[in-house]
Amino acid sequence: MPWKTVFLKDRMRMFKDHNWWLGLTDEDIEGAWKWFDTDEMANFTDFMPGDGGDHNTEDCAAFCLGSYDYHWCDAPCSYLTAVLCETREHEEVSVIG
Ligand SMILES: [Ca+2]
Ligand SMILES: [Ca+2]
Repeated sequence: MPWKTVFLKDRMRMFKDHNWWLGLTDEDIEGAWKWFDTDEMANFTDFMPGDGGDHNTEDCAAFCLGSYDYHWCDAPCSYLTAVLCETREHEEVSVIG
């Protein structure tokens, strides 16, 4: 599992009362998960068994709480829940003086 996922799960466990959208969708092809912003296919998935498959009404992926322990679930995109965002890395800043 990528280090970012391990890191994020640890942080989400500290805020136990939210599911978190992570920016993946399979609305074009069922079960083919790609990123909203780049249209690139996900290079790994972390769905719980029974999620992430052929569910026409569940086209968005989230880190899910409770028994999922922040494994991913697929859910209707209309669900209102917290959103997890990634920023670009900051450029190195030189120290002057
Ligand atoms: Ca789906
Ligand atoms: Ca589901």
